[in-house]
Amino acid sequence: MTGVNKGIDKVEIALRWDPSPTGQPSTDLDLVAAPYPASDPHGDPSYVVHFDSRSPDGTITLNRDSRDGLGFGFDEVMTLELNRLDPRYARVVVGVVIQQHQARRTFSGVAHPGLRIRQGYTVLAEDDFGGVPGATAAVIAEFTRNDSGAWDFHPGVEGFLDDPVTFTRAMGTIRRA
Ligand SMILES: [Ca+2]
Repeated sequence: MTGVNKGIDKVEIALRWDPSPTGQPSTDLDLVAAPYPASDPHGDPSYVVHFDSRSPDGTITLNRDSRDGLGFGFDEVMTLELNRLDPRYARVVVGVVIQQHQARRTFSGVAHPGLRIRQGYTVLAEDDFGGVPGATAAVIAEFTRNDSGAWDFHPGVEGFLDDPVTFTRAMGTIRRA
């Protein structure tokens, strides 16, 4: 995935994976998103949105979540209404975390993971996490507000190898190649 998409206003981020084989600990992936302030876009996130933490203004919504990957189609879906996001935010980073509470697991141990990012029906990015087999979490999208106030989308999957508990705090500092 390369290239920057400009003029993004509302995007859907969808994640799918298959359940663990019978008898093995369940596989739980989580979508997380965090806005960063214009005053310090690479510092600490202003807040973090995930399955049990909503965005205070409703601009980032987790529409669907799953703890096991059961069911058809996409298991977790998040909507970002960047056009409604307060001007004090200039950057949004989105990541995926593999929960480690039942077993240590990296993307190589997740069955058929898949990612799709769309604006309307236009697919902006797709990925199968094949480039980050040893990662426990990954940054999957970055959105930045440009000088004219419009949002740009920077695609690319960047793996995170440490304890995913620290991922949401650190994901804003993961630099792209
Ligand atoms: Ca989940």
